[in-house]
Amino acid sequence: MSKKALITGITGQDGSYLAEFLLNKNYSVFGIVRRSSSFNTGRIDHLIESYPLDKFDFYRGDVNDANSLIEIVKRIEPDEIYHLAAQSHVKVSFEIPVFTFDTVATGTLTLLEAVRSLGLRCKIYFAGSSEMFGSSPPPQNEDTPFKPRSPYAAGKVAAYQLCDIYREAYAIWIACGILFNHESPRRGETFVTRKITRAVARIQLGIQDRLYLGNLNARRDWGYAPDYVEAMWLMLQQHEPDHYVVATGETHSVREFAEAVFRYAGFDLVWEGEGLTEKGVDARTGKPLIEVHSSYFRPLETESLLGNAAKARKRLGWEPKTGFEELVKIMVDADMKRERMLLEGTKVFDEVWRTHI
Ligand code: NAP
Ligand code: G4F
Repeated sequence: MSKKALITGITGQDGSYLAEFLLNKNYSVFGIVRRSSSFNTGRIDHLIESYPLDKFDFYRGDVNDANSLIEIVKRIEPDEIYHLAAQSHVKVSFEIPVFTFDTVATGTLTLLEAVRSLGLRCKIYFAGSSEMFGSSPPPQNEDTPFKPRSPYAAGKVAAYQLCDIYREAYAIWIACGILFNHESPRRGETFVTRKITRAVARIQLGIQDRLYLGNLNARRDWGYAPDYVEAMWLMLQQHEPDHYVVATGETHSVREFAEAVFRYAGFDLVWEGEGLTEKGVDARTGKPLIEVHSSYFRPLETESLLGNAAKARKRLGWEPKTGFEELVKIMVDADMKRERMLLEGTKVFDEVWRTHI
């Protein structure tokens, strides 16, 4: 009998890679998909088309709807639950804080309650975040205090603490991953890496004039999403549940990410001015390629993230396989291909995604 996995947030970046990873390990994979007025299964359509329903299927539900969660968990009786669902955009969490906190914190509690009330013995993965470290200075590891700087991060800290409480109070098996930023061609278009790689492709093709960004000095430890879903799985293969930081151990500023992207795409980018008037200019033509805009700054910022994943390396045998320059290359190549084909009128979304697993 193959193992059964349930993934909340299966339509997101990580959910789609994780589903592929588990299917390759012969799991039966089930996902929870929330109702949307437009199609929201683009990242998993190729799986829906390729697998029989007993190998891959999804159910309508919402992590804030207790009844739907109980019904789905009861019907599937999963061996492993990967809880990834969240309103995961930090800037947006300042704009819709109550909704974000409800999804991230209460949604996690609702899932834990579903498992507890059903008395289900399964392993649970909770998607914690390096954003929980907030203003704690780098490098950050499992012992670094949480000092959250956004409603999203506060929600993740609350959810993380609820996982600890349910583990101790009810002996529910829950592992918490504290994952640093991880990116891919499937990353949502409004996260900074994807915003930059998509923009460079569109600028090169003449579809977009320039790119507007916020804080260029924020630093992130950026890895490649498919490497990170393997760490989630490894956490659930351990005998005892634990907390693990997952990171590359390398940090770059947003400015450096943009420089690497524009360099790889063949531009010679130079910076002029400072603060809100800073511009990234094409050295050959003098044309501005990047400008700073106040609307992309956050009311509070997590300035600097750099993870120490020594525990994951030692206990899980996990290592990131994809370095910074390779990540840039993968993302720029995918957006170039996608934008070029969109321009030519060919629909290639999932083809691009499929070739970048
Ligand atoms: P993502 O692309 O934004 O995906 C989030 C998923 O959650 C989507 O499938 C979304 O559905 C779903 N969702 C949102 N609200 C829901 C609700 N109320 N009920 C059911 N599903 C809901 O995020 P990701 O990058 O894959 O990240 C996965 C998880 O890891 C998230 O919890 C995120 O906070 C966390 N995390 C991510 C990173 C990172 O760098 N990517 C780092 C640390 C932690 P729709 O598709 O319908 O919107
Ligand atoms: O790409 P971001 O929006 O990701 P952020 O805020 O680090 O959050 C992501 O990683 C977290 C893990 O640490 C996850 F938990 C979370 O769910 C999400 O996946 O922004 C990265 C940095 C920030 O400092 C932001 O201020 O880039 C800066 N930035 C500068 N200009 C921008 C922009 N961010 C966005 N989204 N858009 C900009 O124009």
